Amino acid sequence: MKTLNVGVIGYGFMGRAHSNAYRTVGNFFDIAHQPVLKAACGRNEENVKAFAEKWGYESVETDWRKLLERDDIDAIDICTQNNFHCEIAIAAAKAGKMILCEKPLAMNVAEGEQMVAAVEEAGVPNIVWYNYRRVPAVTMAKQLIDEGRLGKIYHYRAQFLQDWTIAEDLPQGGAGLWRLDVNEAGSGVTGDLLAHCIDTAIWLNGSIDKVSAMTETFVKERMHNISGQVEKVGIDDACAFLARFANGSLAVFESTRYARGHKALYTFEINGEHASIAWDLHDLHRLSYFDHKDDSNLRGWRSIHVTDGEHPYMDKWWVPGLQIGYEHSFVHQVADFLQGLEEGKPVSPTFREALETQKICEAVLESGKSGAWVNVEC
Ligand code: SOE
Repeated sequence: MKTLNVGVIGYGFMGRAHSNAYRTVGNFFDIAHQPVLKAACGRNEENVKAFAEKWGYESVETDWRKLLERDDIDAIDICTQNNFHCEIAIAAAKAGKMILCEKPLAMNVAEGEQMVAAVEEAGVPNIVWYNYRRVPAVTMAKQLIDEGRLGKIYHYRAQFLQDWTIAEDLPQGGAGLWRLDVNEAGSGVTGDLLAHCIDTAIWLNGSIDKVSAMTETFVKERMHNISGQVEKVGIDDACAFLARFANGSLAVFESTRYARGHKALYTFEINGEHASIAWDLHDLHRLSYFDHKDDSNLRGWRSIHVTDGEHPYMDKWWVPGLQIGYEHSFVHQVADFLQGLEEGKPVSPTFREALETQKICEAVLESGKSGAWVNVEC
């Protein structure tokens, strides 16, 4: 066995999702490289110790710079608020560490470009956690498109809807609520949720040339948990945009945290010349597929239960018909990253690939401000 000694920075929701993936991968995927949970790092000693104990990390650090100095750490996993990604990633690359970075890559394109330069100069393996690509039904959508089953693609439609920030007295900033603070998150739904939709979209359907967006901040001021003051809200609470793909297809994207009744409803639908595909995170193991080549009397949307051994990743899990869930997308990402180490190949989405998503997010935010169409410079 070849070990990959991991040091994770941050112990919130993503710290847990990634730790679970590191712990699980070896039980299901037969790969020579296997992760070892070497160190957990966080600013609050008591909390990080409790986290390390729960998830089985061998040691703790309260200063990420100390973690980077350690010779027994091969890979750094950045699960912090977005405003720390750039500084940590650049320092980690300089220290020769591999990097697995939570999404979005950075606060903005300028930071993202520095991060890409740092990892490429250091030659360290790098990946960004856009996990939804590795839900088997989504990976299967990619296979069907690459096989040419849809033919020419005309339309791409995606939504990511939530409702958890409607209350006006919900504060911004700090643990759990940093996603509402523009100084910690960089943006609102665009970087947090649409970034997922964009990553999937450009993976499935190629690059986006231009966008036209509208954004809104419904609650203009919120109490800030750290300053204790009521402060202006700088994030986009909702964003909808039109896009043109380089292949000529038209797209509509929408995201909001004000869609009462929806908790994490990520959906997409793709309409091609011969077939269409649709997927829904709330029913994540199913892929809806319509094929115009079917006999006309039998034509209709099929709901494929993506749990068969021949479906992506599914031969590693249970028996056909038994489904897996959200957390498995992270396990698959770790498995692919480890396989990439075996083969000495980069694994998508690399920092450079995630920079394309960042550029689209930035163009969307710019268009939301100006009201004009904005070209995406890739
Ligand atoms: C926000 O609520 C959030 O947790 C995102 O940060 C994740 O990336 C998304 O997958 C689910 O929603």
